[in-house]
Amino acid sequence: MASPTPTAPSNSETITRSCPICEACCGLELKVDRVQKKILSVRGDDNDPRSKGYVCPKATAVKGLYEDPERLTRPLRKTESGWEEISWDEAYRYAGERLSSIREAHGKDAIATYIGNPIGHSASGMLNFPMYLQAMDSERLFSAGSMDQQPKNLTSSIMYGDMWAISIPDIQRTQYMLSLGGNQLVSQGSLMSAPNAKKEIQNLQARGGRLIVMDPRRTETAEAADAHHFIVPGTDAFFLFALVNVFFAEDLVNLGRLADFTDGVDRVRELAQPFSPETVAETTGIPAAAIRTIARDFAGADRAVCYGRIGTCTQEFGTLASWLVDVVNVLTGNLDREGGSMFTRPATGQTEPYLWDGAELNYGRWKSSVRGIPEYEAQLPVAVMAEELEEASAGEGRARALVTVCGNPVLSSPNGARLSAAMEELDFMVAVDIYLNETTRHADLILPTTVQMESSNYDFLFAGTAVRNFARYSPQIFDPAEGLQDLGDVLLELTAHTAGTEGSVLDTMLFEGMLATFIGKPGTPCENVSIDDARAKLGTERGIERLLDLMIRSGPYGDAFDDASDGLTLTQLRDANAAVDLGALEPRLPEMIRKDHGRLKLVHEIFETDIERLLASMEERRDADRLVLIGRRQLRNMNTWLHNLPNLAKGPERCTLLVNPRDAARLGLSDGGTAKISARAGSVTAPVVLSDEMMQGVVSLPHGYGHDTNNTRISVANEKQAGTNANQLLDEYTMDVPSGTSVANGIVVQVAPA
Ligand SMILES: Nc1nc2c(c(=O)[nH]1)N[C@H]1C(S)=C(S)[C@@H](COP(=O)(O)OP(=O)(O)OC[C@H]3O[C@@H](n4cnc5c(=O)[nH]c(N)nc54)[C@H](O)[C@@H]3O)O[C@H]1N2
Ligand SMILES: Nc1nc2c(c(=O)[nH]1)N[C@H]1C(S)=C(S)[C@@H](COP(=O)(O)OP(=O)(O)OC[C@H]3O[C@@H](n4cnc5c(=O)[nH]c(N)nc54)[C@H](O)[C@@H]3O)O[C@H]1N2
Ligand code: SF4
Ligand SMILES: [Mo]
Repeated sequence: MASPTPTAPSNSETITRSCPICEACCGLELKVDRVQKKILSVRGDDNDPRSKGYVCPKATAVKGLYEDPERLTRPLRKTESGWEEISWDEAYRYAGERLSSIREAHGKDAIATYIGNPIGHSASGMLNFPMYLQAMDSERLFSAGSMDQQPKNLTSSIMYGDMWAISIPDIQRTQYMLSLGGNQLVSQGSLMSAPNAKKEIQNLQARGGRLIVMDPRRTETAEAADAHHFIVPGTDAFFLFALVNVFFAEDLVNLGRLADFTDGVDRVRELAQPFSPETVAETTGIPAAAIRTIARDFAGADRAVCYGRIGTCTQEFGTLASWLVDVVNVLTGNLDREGGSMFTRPATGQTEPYLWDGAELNYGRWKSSVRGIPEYEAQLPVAVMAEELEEASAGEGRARALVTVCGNPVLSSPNGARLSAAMEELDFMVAVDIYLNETTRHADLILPTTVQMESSNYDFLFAGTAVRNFARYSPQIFDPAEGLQDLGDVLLELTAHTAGTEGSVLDTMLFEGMLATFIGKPGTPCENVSIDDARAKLGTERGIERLLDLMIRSGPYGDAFDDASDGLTLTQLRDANAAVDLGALEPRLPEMIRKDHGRLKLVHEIFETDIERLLASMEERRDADRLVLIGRRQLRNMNTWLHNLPNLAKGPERCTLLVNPRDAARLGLSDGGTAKISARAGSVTAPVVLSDEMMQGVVSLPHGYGHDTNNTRISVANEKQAGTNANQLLDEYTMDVPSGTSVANGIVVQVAPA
């Protein structure tokens, strides 16, 4: 979005970098004045090969955040008389002393950690966080993942031996896209990073392809699609099983080249037996004939892809639905083929076989102390976070300290009120965050970090979820305020002060550890390179640059430290000043399967066991007056944290309850009135908007609001878009059982005029 350009002062410079707000990673063109430290304008970079000038309204957040007078730039310590700014030395010493003494007195698991979404947008955060984790070695790690993609991680761990081996819809080459529970026109696509999703959909249609959307709301994306079917929330697994059932019944199964290395097809046929289209029609709300048509069209298409996102993850059967999305792709030969669902190949090498480190499923090695929920990839679900901190539930073995990193779980996870109260019981809490908000107000110490214009960055995570391979380095634009460091450095310092060492020592350890992983190992691109040689070529400057250079040069497109090679180096990426296109996605199976000697096993006991739960749930859905709640993302929001920027917070109240007019008539609700929404966990009120875009029996309230608490420093959010916390309705006991992911979509609610 262009913002007005004032008459350019003489020191105005044009800089390009990647937008750090969402997965699309659009290219930005910024006019900046480094002398005055001002961002003069933000617009889309026409020369970016990925986004080609496109940006959404949130692009202006890079300017808004940098300029926000309420953004924190110095450590804040809570005192009897309120918040006090302290020096960085004092802050790290204080954090280190408190954390190490709690650890000494109560053991390593007494320190819990929560990591939120923005860490995924920070290369330094992503690269340094493992060091923090290793040093803390606590069994209490929580993340926003268990409100997000965890079911997909779990199915990928089980099927491919790698939680991040998530296949991505090849939207640029498919002819038939079946999209469940995603709203790309608003979210810009998730686990399918594609700047300008609208254009991608138009291109698909222009080449004669079709988009079919399954969603309980006729979303912006559903409007743009070729067909939209309302689906009862939480029933995607029934629908997908019915597709599988038809594939077998009508002899539409054709695995193509996947047949050579896939096991379990016959067992899938048996498992799908109970789910004929006729059997699931009432449960899903989709007529049997429509299900059959979709199955035939999907199997008959030249290149088809089935894709599921938030609506298929944060629901009662997230794991089964996520698994069945892959099963549908496999049975029709569309997994890992052009125009189907494909695996990216990031330049930093994280999906290369040489990183294989055993492919055991990390599941249930320990359990949460109160409810006995199994860990998965060393994480416990956010649904158990409050109880793990409370004396009343976890007793003497409870966590006594909490570290939050870029997260606002009081608003983003279930039952924030309970979590808030539990945080007050802690002996010590430190928040690594740029705002004093609903979560960080409970901390004893807040450690702010640079915002992204103040540090260099690399699209590390989302280069691994893109619809076309790319690599991008973004330069630092402004020197940060005195003492302010990037997220990775803050994590290293915090770790060092807790472990009694120095940040630079940890940085060296990290670098040396990575050298040993990437260099000189048989069967890798750098098997003949010596560690000393690589080290010398990478230089001595600490920070993300030498780590990235190491990964890129030893990665799949790299120069392997060969001076005569024209392979990729960080220098090339720096010089490019835009995203570097690394080509369309290419087949990667079976080489990428890290387990079972490269065999793709379609079935697993974790899936089979949950099918019993699925079948049992059919009964309880029969109530005709059943009303369920789903969420809603909006263009100018990013979860809980962009509401303090005037440009994005302006306009009418957005935290509204969408209700189908027929339900409204039955419930006595009127447009513009106020509704009280109640669930087992709690109740909230919200203004009502009537709309036939809602499926009957389903109401929608967006998450990320509830900025009405005291003692925060987000006055614009308080004033302009306070809204209500939808997650107060979410029950910390209702989960997708295998993955522990909270159910945010399909919660039974009662709604009445307030
Ligand atoms: N009901 C419902 N709940 C949901 C969802 C839903 O669909 N429905 N979606 C879920 C999903 S997908 C997600 S990812 C989670 C997100 O859950 P969280 O990650 O807990 O929430 P965010 O709003 O992303 O929190 C971002 C926090 O990071 C801080 N921050 C932002 N930028 C920076 C930075 O550069 N440095 C530092 N140090 N801090 C920064 C912000 O101030 C804020 O406190 O919410 C989940 N909650
Ligand atoms: N503008 C904006 N963009 C964002 C974000 C944001 O907050 N704002 N958040 C970012 C983050 S962290 C994420 S994870 C992504 C999420 O990206 P998406 O998943 O594409 O975004 P959502 O809008 O949550 O889409 C979920 C859809 O699922 C539907 N749904 C609900 N329940 C069900 C169900 O049971 N079955 C089916 N089939 N559909 C259901 C909802 O109506 C909704 O349309 O977006 C990212 N992009
Ligand atoms: S779509 Fe995402 S990456 Fe692109 S401009 Fe908007 S917020 Fe930034
Ligand atoms: Mo997310």
